[in-house]
Amino acid sequence: MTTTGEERERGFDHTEIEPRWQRTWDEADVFRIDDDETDPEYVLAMFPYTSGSLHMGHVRNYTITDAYARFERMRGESVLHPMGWDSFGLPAENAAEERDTNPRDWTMQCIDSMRDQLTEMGFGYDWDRELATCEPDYYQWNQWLFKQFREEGLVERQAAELNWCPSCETVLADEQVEGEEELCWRCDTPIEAREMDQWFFTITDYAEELLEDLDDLEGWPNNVREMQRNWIGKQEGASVAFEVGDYGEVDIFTTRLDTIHGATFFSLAPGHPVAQEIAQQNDEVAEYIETAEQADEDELDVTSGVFTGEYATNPATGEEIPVYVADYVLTDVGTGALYAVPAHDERDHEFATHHDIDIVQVVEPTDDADADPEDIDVQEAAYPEDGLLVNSGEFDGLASAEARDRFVEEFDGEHRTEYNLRDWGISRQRYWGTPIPMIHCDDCGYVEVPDEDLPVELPEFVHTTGNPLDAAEEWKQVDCPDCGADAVRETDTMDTFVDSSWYFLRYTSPEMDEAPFDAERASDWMPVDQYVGGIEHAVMHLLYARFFTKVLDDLDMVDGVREPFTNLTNQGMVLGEDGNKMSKSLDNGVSPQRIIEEYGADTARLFIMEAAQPEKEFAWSPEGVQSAHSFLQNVYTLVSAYAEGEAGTATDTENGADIADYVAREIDATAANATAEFEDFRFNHALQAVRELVSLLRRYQEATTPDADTFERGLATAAKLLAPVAPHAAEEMWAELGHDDLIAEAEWPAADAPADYEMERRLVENTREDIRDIVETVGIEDPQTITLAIAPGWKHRVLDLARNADGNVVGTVMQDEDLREQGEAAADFAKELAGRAQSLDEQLPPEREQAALERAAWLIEREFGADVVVQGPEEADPDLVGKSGPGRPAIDIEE
Ligand code: ANZ
Ligand code: ZN
Repeated sequence: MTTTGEERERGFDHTEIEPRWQRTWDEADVFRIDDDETDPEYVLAMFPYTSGSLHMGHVRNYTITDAYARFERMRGESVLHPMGWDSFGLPAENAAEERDTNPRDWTMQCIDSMRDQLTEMGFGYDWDRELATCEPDYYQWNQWLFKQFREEGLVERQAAELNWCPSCETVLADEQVEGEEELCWRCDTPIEAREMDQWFFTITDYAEELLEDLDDLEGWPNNVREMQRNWIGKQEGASVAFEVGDYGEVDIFTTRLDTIHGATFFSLAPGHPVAQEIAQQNDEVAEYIETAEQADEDELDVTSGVFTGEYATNPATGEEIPVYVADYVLTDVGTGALYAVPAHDERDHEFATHHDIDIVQVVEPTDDADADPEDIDVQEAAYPEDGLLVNSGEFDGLASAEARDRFVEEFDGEHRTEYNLRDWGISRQRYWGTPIPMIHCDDCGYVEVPDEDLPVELPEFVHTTGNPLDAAEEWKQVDCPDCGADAVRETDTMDTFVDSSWYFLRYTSPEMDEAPFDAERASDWMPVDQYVGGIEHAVMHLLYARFFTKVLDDLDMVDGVREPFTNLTNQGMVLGEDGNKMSKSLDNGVSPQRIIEEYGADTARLFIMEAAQPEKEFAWSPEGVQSAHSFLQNVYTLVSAYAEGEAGTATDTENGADIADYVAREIDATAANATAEFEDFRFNHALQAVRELVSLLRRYQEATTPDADTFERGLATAAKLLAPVAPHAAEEMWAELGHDDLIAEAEWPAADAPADYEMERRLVENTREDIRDIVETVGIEDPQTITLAIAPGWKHRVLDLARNADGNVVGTVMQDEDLREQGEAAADFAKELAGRAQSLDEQLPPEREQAALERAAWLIEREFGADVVVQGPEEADPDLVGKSGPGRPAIDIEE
């Protein structure tokens, strides 16, 4: 559906106003922030990979940060809201191959077109701070930082078995391998294992701190913190030495030292040095190790293993147990060796059953455990829970946890902590990334590229099946910086997660050419106050960025900032109309471009923000889009009619002052409420409040000639509250109201809710509800007069006493002399209150109650088409007053 001609005449034309305001903001430098600001509010969206076009996920992500940034700016904060480009990566190379161009030109085109799209959405960035990671003035600092890390001892060269994607021809980090089938995250090809020498950042040096500091990240979602905890995977256990044949002592790692008496075999990883030694004497073992090394990790068979002919001595029992080499023992986990307890470990159980090895139970459930000891048959299945020790000699009856502690000393072990976290392999055999600034010389080994030769710029791109840097002969051949002999450049480039691990620091000083960033400014401006992005970055990007920040602080570059992001929000997915994830194959995607053209950026932004709170997913809905669109047109129409002096068709009414009072209080309450919701990132609630305010203003105009100041303040407040989300339409309204400054720079409405507003609102709502009930139950067709009688002061006094009576309501009330004067009525009312199951809410005092109902009387009159009379306890009919209570006026309806 498009706007009809008629609508356009009354409303505004988004194709005209949106570009116009975008130009105006730009010319007025609204979003620029000076370098000398102190500690601005730092609002950041995860920068986009330069694919060439924005999808709805981007639009949602950037609408959230833009709305929040605009909100904070209007509240008088200086705000840093930058944007840049995550512009290195494999797809650019693939695109260049397909299109007969090169990654640089392709990427630059993508950036230009994405920048245009962001501008068309009305997102306000400080474009002076724009950065692109593929530019040498950015990536030279990746190289410089690599060298700094290396000096700190955080760079290692390790031979490692790596995940190789045969289709992308690249090494993937473990995190880039998806699912049980172990597919490449980019192209879904099954990965293969390959052994290669790689550069690593030793992030494991920071494992404990990365884990511990998660506890303090209270502004992060719990699920993200939990995912990081699991990824770091701390295991507290012990190591104990077993004597293995003639090969000396072999350390094992276990988390279940309590089960040591139940060890019936011993297993070595194929890569364990002792396994390799045994292989030299034992052909069968040698053969097994060779096939194990070639086997695909995804085909891991728990039963695969070979008996070595050797025996290990269990230090707890003195028993000799057979030694196997088994594939399920991983070389780089723990010590690469373990004692196996088939009775209490599932993998060990499977292995033992297959190889016909004894299974001995050494733990049974405690009395209060779910399982009954009688029901446990460890020959059938492992019992992996903690419990009480059995078959463990003098230690029988000991609890597992106690045993674990005691056995460390008993069997000469050591407490040992292991982490699942592995060092971060950053080498990629690709062209479109940061060249690793190393040179290999036959005599000197690896030598760093000297600082004065940085950046190592990428050579011209060449089309080849392998790594284009390998083919760049001229670029590759250099003199060794140490000895001058012929040497070769490192042809691996860095994982692009290096780029995104510190870009948020570069925004503070993007022009800096003596260092990656201005240390003083970064120290002042960091950490990022609000970081918003997709949950797919919950582990890698966020963990690496945290790691970098800690290292940079240790390098004295970010004075005491050890965590980069104070608050984190992961926006939910935008689903297609059919409720499925938007995808090409389902053809259920909605292009932001089309929505902007048809309805305008404001409509898209408003719809997205109204649809759900940021963390929740929601489905695209044409009705929702339509509703957002007509709402904006309607508010604008209301504003422009007012501006042209056409406000309302109604005539004056005598209670005009009461109505104006009511509306004024609602305006203040709306501003207060919406402000609190904006602060909490509950934009949908804030926008609901604005819709209610607008609808109230419309009813106001229909009921009477509105008080000009109040009405205009209402319109201005609505426009301001909309400005963060629908900024162009809001500017247009602001201009219509006669302002010549920008609403983007205007002051946010004062956010003080009127005193006791909540109590008043509840009183009015309950009263209207009660009237509706009566009209319905009695079947009143045409009510003429509705009389509301306020409860007398003494009933309020009873309520107050009852609220503080601690149980004995009637007694407390009857001790009060004034109330005793009311005789039985007071006792009865006290009994009534005492009998109420729900807690007794505080209510407004009688005069305030009366004033509130008088202010709201016009709404009741409009709803029921009747006159409304509000009476104090003295003027009203005593019978009617008798039925009243605090917060519940008595109601009489005349037909
Ligand atoms: C004896 C034992 C008995 C274990 C028992 C478990 C249960 P989880 O359990 O995931 O926290 N392990 C040690 N080194 C290993 C390696 N290199 N490759 C594979 N597995 C290894 O991991 C800790 C357990 O994993 C350790 O505790 C060890 O088996 C095994 F009833 O030791 B346990
Ligand atoms: Zn050399």
